[in-house]
Amino acid sequence: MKRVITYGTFDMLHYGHINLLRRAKEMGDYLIVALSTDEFNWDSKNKKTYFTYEQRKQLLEALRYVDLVIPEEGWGQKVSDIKLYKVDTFVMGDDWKGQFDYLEDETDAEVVYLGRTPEISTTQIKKDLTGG
Ligand code: C2G
Repeated sequence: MKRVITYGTFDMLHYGHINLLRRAKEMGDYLIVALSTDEFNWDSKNKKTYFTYEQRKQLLEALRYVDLVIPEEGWGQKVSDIKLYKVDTFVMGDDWKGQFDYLEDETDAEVVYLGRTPEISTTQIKKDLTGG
C-alpha cells in the first residue's frame, strides 16, 4: 500500500484544495492530511481561519480522497510523521516548492510539488464576498 501525506490549513474548502487532494491521492492508495490546528495557524502562520479545526477536519473526512486526518501542531513534525505513518510520498502545492526538499535527506519519502490552482484562494474568496 502506497501512503501519501500532505499538510495544510484547508480553510473554506474550495476546488483548489480538491484539485490538490485528488492528485495527491492518485499518487498512492492511502492519503493522510495533516491539518493545521487553530493554535498552529494563529501562532505560526498568522492565519485566523473561518472554520475551526473540528469543522475543517469534518469537511476533509467527508472527501473520498482522504483516508486519515491528523493534527499539524508545528512546522517540525513532518519527519516524525513520515516515519510514524510509513509514508512513501510527501505532497505539497508548488507555492512551497523547495521548502521541504530536506525531507528526502531525512526520510525515505519522495517529495512532490504539484501545481497550485492559480485563480482561487481562501483570501480571494473573502475579498470577493466583502467587496474588499
Ligand atoms: N492549494 C492549491 N491551490 C490553491 C490553494 C491551495 O493547490 N488554489 C494547495 C496548497 O498549495 C497546499 C494545500 O492546497 O498544498 C493547502 O493549502 P493551505 O490550506 O493554504 O495550506 P498552507 O497554509 O499552505 O499550509 O506545513 C505546511 C503548511 O501547513 C501548509
